[in-house]
Amino acid sequence: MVNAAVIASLQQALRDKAAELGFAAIGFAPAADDPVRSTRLQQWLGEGFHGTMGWMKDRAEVRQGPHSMWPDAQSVIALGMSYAPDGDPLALEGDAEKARISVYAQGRDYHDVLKKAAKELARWLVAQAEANGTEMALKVFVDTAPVMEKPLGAAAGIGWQGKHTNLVSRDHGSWLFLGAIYCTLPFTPDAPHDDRCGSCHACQTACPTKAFPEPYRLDARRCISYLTIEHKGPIPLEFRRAIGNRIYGCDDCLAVCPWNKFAQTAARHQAFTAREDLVAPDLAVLLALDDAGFRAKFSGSPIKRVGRNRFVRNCLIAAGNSGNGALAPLVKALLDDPDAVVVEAALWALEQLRACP
Ligand code: B12
Ligand code: SF4
Ligand code: SF4
Repeated sequence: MVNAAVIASLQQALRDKAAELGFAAIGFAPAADDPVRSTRLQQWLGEGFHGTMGWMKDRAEVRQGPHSMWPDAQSVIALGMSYAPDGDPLALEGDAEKARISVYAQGRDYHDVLKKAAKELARWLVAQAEANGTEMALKVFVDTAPVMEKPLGAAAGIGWQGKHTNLVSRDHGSWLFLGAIYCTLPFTPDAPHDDRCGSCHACQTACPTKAFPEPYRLDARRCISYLTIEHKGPIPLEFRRAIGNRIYGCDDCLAVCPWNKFAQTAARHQAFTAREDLVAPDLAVLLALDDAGFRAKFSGSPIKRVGRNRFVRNCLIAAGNSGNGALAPLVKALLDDPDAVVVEAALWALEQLRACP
């Protein structure tokens, strides 16, 4: 039996508990599918914007909305955790010795941190509901499940999808990680958030690879985040120069958003405080990493997911772009690497360095 007064008090208590667990934002949305959202996902996939992320297409019918995945779901609890950076994420642009790691990957792996906190919140909710004689079921998702976390976050009022397609919050700018809980309790939905981009197009202009065919639509195949993290094999030549010294992800469209000025580092979850060695790492140190060194350095970091070979491939692209001849011996040493993609990137980097005055 569902008692409206119990649900209302649980909903308020949930907001408090989420804050206690380190979530900077929480909102509630109906679990019904949204045909506009589904159509846009289908269009995006139909145009091939997902590139080689076949897993985006594989479960598209389920991804399109909560009811498509789980017809019993009644509400979505949208969650956001802040990872607001201390400094300017673009500060190392063009630095010949340093590599740029995107802000999201400078701290602990958000998959682990968010999932742990969301599961704790879910367990707490189930216990509270049981104590009130209310039956319920729920499912917890962070990132990897076929769930459209950004539109759901917008529907739940925690922000809006900016022209860079990420969720922007009035309080936390572009710096929120997202998660979602689907549940069978009929919580009262929050109002969806209005779009506050207005006439701004800073993110569109900032993109080094022109990855936005139009506002609110991203061609992932051109995005440096995709190219350095998701893409296996050699990085297409046309993007190598534009990648600059970005070796893992990209922050440019996020970092130029004017709403970031309201983001407070005090709201950041402590797990996302940047590791000192990842704020401005030396390319020379990273180029020399072998498999064991890579694993040791990136244990607990999201970077471990790409593995040493893809990571070194990225470092070689940055070395080739650096104009820094001092890196040449390290690049040369990788010409004998057992991984063919590393060797190809080393050859390219050496050619670029030789062409330097
Ligand atoms: C696939 C994926 C990627 C891909 C594709 C990104 C993309 N924009 O789709 C790649 C590898 C490129 C990527 C990169 C990044 N990602 Co990512 N990624 C995802 C993932 C797994 C799925 C996203 C998805 O569903 N895409 C499909 C497209 C169709 O969905 P969409 O972008 O929401 O599309 C909507 C708009 O196009 C909109 N739309 C279309 N036309 C129009 C017109 C108008 C007028 C309007 C209003 C809207 C509109 O409608 C579509 C449906 O609603 C999510 C996690 C998840 N499960 O949701 C994380 C996620 C989106 N990524 C995240 C992050 C942090 C990043 C990076 C910042 C990492 C980095 N620093 O390198 C970059 C940002 C690049 C960017 N500008 O988007 C966060 C974003 C948090 C937030 N605040 O939004 C997420 C939510 C992960 C998480 N759990 O926190 N990512
Ligand atoms: S993350 Fe970088 S490459 Fe990707 S869309 Fe944003 S600015 Fe462009
Ligand atoms: S930079 Fe401007 S257009 Fe882009 S998301 Fe932020 S407010 Fe919107």
